[in-house]
Amino acid sequence: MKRKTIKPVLTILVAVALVFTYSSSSLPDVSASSGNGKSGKSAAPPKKIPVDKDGFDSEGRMVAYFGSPLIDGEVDKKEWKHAPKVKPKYINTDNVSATFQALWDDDAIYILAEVKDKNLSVESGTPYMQDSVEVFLDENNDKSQEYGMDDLHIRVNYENALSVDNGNADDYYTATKKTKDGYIVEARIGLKGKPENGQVLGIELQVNDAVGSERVGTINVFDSTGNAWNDTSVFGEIVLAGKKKNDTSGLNPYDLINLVKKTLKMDFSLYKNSNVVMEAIGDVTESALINEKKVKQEQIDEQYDALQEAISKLEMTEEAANEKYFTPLPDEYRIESEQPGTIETLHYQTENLDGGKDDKKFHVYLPHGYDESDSSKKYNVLYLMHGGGENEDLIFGGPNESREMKRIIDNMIAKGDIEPLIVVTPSFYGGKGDVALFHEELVNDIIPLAETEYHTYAQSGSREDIKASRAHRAFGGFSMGSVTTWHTFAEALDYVKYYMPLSGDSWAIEDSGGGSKPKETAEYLANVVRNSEYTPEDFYIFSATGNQDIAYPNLKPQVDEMRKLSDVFIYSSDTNKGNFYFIEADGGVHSWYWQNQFIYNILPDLFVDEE
Ligand code: FER
Repeated sequence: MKRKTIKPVLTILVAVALVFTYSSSSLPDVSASSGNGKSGKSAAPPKKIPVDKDGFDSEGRMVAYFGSPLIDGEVDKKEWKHAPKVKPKYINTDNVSATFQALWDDDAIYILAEVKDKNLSVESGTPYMQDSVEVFLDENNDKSQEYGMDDLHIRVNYENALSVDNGNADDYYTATKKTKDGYIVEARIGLKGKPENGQVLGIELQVNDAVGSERVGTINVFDSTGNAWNDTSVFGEIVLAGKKKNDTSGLNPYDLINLVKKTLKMDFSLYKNSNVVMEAIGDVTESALINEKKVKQEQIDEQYDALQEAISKLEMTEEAANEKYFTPLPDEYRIESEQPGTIETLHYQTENLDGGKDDKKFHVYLPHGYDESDSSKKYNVLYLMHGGGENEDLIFGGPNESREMKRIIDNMIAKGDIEPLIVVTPSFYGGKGDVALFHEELVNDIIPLAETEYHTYAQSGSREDIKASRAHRAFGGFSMGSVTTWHTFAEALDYVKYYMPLSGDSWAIEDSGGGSKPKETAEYLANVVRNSEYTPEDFYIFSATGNQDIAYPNLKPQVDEMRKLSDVFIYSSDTNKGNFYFIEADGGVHSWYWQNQFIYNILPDLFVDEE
């Protein structure tokens, strides 16, 4: 990529002599034993909160005082000396120890982790199996089990590679440094709300100890269950204190740095006019911003806005527009809709491999306004499969639950993004218990039951009627549910027109064959179509994964090979031009947080031909 030398906005601005001290907060000195924190006339004197030898207050919470440390991988003594150091309660590893500290300002909470570990490794492709530090935050401290909008879970390895399990990567800035006996992590976490003295947030902090490519242990500050990744109610708490009347936050160059970094990672060959963005960046660099102390926040913010504006003016080339890009799920889709659908449960029996039958169930999402007595209104049906180790309850819970996937679909329908549809969540466990055979149960038992119970396009549960209504049926799933989706494509093309395989490859040739035998796998899938009565207009495959997902190395090569077989798989983001696309989300990992967003991206393309 060529970089023009253009007079940068920021250097011009900083040339103006400005006197700016990095952090203007004055902190209570918690290391001193004298003083009671009284500061004369102030109505709410900053409190010094006593902590025990492990750094916790009388209620077992961490304590954070007001201050804005520089996030540069150096322990800035001036700021951090005021932050009580906590010793984690749960240490499930040998020869590794860690301490954590926290500070806060008007926009962010800051974490410092000092890890002693002489044996460091980032060998594993799975981020949590690398030597790394994790931060979990429940900003509104509602201890909701499921992660909500205010909750985040991030991880940074000792080489400063960030992975985001829940939350928005743009809000985090981290720096790490190897020390003689371990490493340190400094993290700035931009908050959604405006924090204040006395506020209590839910928090958990974790160290992953890796040896080679395995995680051999963990250290946790509060959580003994290991479930923090899945349940915010196991977090501990942190209390914010120490902001005095005239305290102000230090400089925040981090949002601009993140935006510049993200912009520089963009593929400029995709745009006709990328020069507008390069001009807006000028020669702003991370180290210049971090070390610059004489710039005003407004100037940084101005440049941030100018860069955003330039990015919004980018125009894609025709070729680039043909790719499908990831759109993060807007927060407004995560909240409870005013037009909620309902969840019902149906029970059935299905053949097992012992010649008997198993009792099973699936859940059914019915959209708001679904009227049992109105058989004139018919609905498309999406069958949505869970991943390995999960079950039919995972996606929707059950009747009266409102998990994130349900709220997303409710909101998409209410906002008119998609037509109302029915969503069925079965399980591949039980019955024949084989993802390669699940299509039999689907066609023999599940579709006939679901689609005669509700108003769908299937006239009856017969094979002929299921086939006749295939254009009103989609099948998707995550991980092993994605493997199931590819099998369904290969075996049940007669009955399903739309496929949504998420973060899992086709095991048609062999387990993980999309990764080990991508060419053969793609050929196999193409031959399914070539040997059928169907043409490329008769089906769609919308696939997605994150580039940090464990399935990425399996799915990506398969997709690349499929793209070459353009007599069958016609790649395009435009459903009028092609029948196949693949979304690759930067930073995405193997979790439902990401799959829900993929589903948000793909749902508007399901049933496109039928509207
Ligand atoms: C993949 C498909 C499925 C994959 C993993 C899975 C690593 C499932 C794993 C599990 O459920 O344990 O491509 O890649």
